[in-house]
Amino acid sequence: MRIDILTLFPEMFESPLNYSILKRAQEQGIVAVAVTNIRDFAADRYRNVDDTPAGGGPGWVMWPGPLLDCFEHVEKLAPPRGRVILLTPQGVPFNQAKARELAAEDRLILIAGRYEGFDERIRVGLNAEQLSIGDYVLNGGELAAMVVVDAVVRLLPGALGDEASATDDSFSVGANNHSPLLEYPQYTRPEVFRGMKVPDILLSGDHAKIAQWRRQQALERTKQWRPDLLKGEDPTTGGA
Ligand code: 6GU
Repeated sequence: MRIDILTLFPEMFESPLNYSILKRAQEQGIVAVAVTNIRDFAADRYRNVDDTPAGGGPGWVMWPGPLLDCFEHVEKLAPPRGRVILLTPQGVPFNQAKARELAAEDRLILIAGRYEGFDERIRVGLNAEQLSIGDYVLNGGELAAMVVVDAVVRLLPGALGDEASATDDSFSVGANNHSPLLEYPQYTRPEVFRGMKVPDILLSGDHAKIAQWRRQQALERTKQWRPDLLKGEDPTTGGA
């Protein structure tokens, strides 16, 4: 997979892309991530990329020109263009199902906006999808783009050392397509820590019983902490 990210703040991506799983996935050729600075496509000598909103109001809106020039440059680097996604709080909620859907693509182009937003002609001109990572407002789409990259890359074959761990995690849908549940509790050594013991069943060696216990635990925690998941509601839309 190739992921392009268009942003005014390319440096923000350096740290998240250079640790742990994202770093290893790039080193192993599972994913290539390229970050391009929209400001490099500014047309004037002050390298401006934004302006005050037409009609008045606070903040800054990104001009369509530099962004579309930047996009057209990036698009040609590795055709076909794949999925084009604007990160914006107006977008459809990003979730595990969307992450799985994007992980099946060969190429993603993620566009991180800053300030009050994008000139509407950017969205229309690109015929772009829009994604939001939740109902709160961030200062820009950069952190949201990183969230999407992280969630997608860990689903790519070979990205995690142990293939099983991606499918057992909270929110993933099991082989029988049961609804997503929170993950069961995990323990490791020592057997007793500050008076708290690892449940006997996990030390029993009875794998069928362990699997049954874990399913039960996952269900109970989901009931207690995220009942909306069992009702098929999406909490990111307030259950609407
Ligand atoms: Cl994608 N962008 C911004 N600016 N804020 C957000 C968001 C995106 N998702 C949730 N809040």
